[in-house]
Formats: sequence, structure tokens, C-alpha cells
Amino acid sequence: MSGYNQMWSELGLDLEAHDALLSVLGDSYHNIFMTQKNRPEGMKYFDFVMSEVHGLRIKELMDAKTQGKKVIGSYCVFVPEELIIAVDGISVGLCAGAEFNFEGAEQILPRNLCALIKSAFGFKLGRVCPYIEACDLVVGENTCDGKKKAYEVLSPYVKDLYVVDLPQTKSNAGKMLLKEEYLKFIAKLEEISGKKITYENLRKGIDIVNAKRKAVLRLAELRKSNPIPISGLNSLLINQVFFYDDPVRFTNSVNALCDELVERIKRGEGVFPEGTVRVIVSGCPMAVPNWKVPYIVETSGAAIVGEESCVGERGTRWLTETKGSTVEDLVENITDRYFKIDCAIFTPNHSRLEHIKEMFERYNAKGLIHYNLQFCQPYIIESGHFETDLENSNIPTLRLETDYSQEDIGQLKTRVEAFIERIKG
Ligand code: BJ8
Repeated sequence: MSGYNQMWSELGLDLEAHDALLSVLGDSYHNIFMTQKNRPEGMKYFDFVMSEVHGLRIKELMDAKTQGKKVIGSYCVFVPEELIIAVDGISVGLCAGAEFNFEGAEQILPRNLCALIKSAFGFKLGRVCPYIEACDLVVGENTCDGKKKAYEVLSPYVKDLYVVDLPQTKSNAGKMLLKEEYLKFIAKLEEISGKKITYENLRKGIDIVNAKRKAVLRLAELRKSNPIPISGLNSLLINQVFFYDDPVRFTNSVNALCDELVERIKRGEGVFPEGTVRVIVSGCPMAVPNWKVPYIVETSGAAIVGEESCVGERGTRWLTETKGSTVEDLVENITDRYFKIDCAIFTPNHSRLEHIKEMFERYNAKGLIHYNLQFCQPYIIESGHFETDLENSNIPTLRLETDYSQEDIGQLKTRVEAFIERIKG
């Protein structure tokens, strides 16, 4: 990708560190994804996207910027892409999933923060993320305490930071707060883009994002089949690319892949040996290139058939309704849709537990792996009583707590293998 050096320099990247990062990522991508057996042909598109994730996609963003479009980065599925598309903007995810420059991050943040936050700071301070450098606006959100306070620290490092406040309870007052916040966010988007949100452009934004969600939900539905037509790792990758790619091209590519999987299912063709045990992974989101636990699981005799995660079904499972004929109606629909997201920052959070149980049944799973990032209080705390409830409901549950390092791989593998033995029966 050296053909992009000039673009990366102009974005202010540290070329040496960036080259080293891409080289490590390229190796790990090859080892994890390209060694899988019988990968669907349709994955080639996603391999290409990943090979160009800091190259061609960034060039597309830069070209769009020269045409006056704004690039808006965010760290959470509570930031509505529909609104960004409505002002002709481009939405990109900024969460990072690799242990890079944690020393730098820990100079301005405490050590005991989750790896997701430290990674985002490590990438920014180490100047290796072209996405954040391409952003005209970075949007934070008041979710967990770690993120909420970290945005205060991030503010001087980015051109324009805007923080959306979020409710913590599923009450009427909470919903009103969310709507108010979305209205304020609309004003901010209109100010930076110079474009007004109208019924037509917001409706277009809703249709584009709904089509994208429908495509990944279609993919999720196909994973119910037996034999399983696609690995959990490949499915996770698609859910990760969801946050970076051009939405219309992404939707078409996921649908083309699904067409292929339909044919595989008709032929009774799967990607795992017969009898491979099916599991659901639930918990903290896994940002690119965080593939550690899924890789361990799928090389230990189990297949992941669903993700209860913001990089997965928690982030995509509802469409935004299109009822009504005014901007106000559509903003109400957007609020209704996003207010349902059952992130662990909400208290109480019964619907998340119900969703896990429902996924377990729907995907005919045999076990649930609760994935916790170390120091992530909301999910770690929730996982304790969830485990008790799930086990009481005959859902075998394994709680894992890890970070982005590679040091605990052996230990994790031992625990995952023991769990798989248990649920195999
Ligand atoms: S809606 S899950 S994307 S906040 S892992 S930073 S919670 S300490 S990422 Fe999330 Fe939005 Fe919720 Fe989803 Fe904090 Fe936990 Fe770290 Fe986390």
C-alpha cells in the first residue's frame, strides 16, 4: 500500500509506525482468515476491503471531502448514521481493536481502562489511524464512565469533538432526553455540513441504513442452518466492515454473499465438520482487528453462530420505521429505534438478557460465551447475574475476561476447550 504514502503523510500519520502496524495486521489477517477451509467466494470482497482499509477507502473519503462532503467519526451505535447520510455525510467507526501504543495512552489515561478506549487513544496519539485524521467531526457519547471521561481528554487532540448525552434508564424521561439530544445533533450536523435535514434526505438516509441492516440480518438468519454455511469469524468481519465501508456497496456485497450461502445451504454444504458445537458470543463489542476470542473458539471445536454485541445483533436488530410525513416524525422513529438498544450502561437491562435467551433458542446453540473486556464495568457486572440466570435456564455459560494482548491465549484456549467439552454432552 506504499502508493498511499503521500496521502498518509498529508494526514499527519507516522509512516514508520503505520507501516509496522499494517504489516502485523496483514500477517494476522492472513493467518486467521485465509487459512479457513471452504470460505465463501463472496468473502473475497471483504478481503479486498480489509486489504485497502487504510488505502482505497481513505482515498474515497478524501475525494468525497474535496467534493464538500463531511466525514463524521463515532465510537458507538447510538450515533445515528441515518442523520449523517441525510446531510450527505459519511459515517465511519473509530473504535480500535489492537494493542497499539498503550504506553502513550497510559500517559494521559489511567491504566485500568478497557482496551477499547486505550486502543482508540493509542492509535490517535501514535498517529496511525487515517480515519480519525480524515474526520471533520468526531462524535463521542456519554455511555460508560470510561468513555464519558475519556472524551474530555480527547477533546484537545481532535479538530471538532461533539458529545451526545445518553439516558441510562428506559423511562419516558430517558426517551425524551435521547430525542432532545438527536435534535441537537441534527443542528450540529446542519452547521458543519451547511445542509438542512429535510424529509426527503432523512428518508433516504433511513432507507440506506435499513437496507444495510436488512442485509446483515439476512446473513444472521442463514447462520441458523445446519450445516453452518459461514464461520463466525467471517461473519464478525462483515459486521466490523459494516462501520467503514460505503453503505450501498456494502449492502450489495453482503446480499451477493447471502445468495451464495443460500446455494450452499441447498447443497447441504457447511464450513465446519459435522457435529461441531454451536455457541453464541455475547458482551463487549469487538472492533477490527479484535479476532482473538472468536479465533480461539473456532479453532477449538466450536462454531459461533451469533453475536449479541454492538458489532452484531445488538447493533443491527431493529430497522428504523418510516411512518409519518415530516422530519419530526422521522426523528421520532429514529429515537424509537435507538432507544431500544440494550447496552449494559442501562439500568435495569432486562431486555438484553431476554435477547440472549432468544438468540440461544433461535440459533439452536449449545452454549453462551460472555466476552468481557477487562475493566469494562457495565458488561462485567452484568455478566455475573446473567450467568446465574442463564445457567438456571439451562444455558451453559462461560464468562471470559480478557484484553487485547496475546499473553493469555493459552489460558483462554484451555478454558474454552473445557467449556466445549462440557456442552458437547
Ligand atoms: S451501545 S456497548 S458501542 S457504549 S468495552 S468503552 S462499555 S468500558 S463499547 Fe459500547 Fe455504545 Fe454500549 Fe455498544 Fe465502556 Fe465497556 Fe469499554 Fe465499551
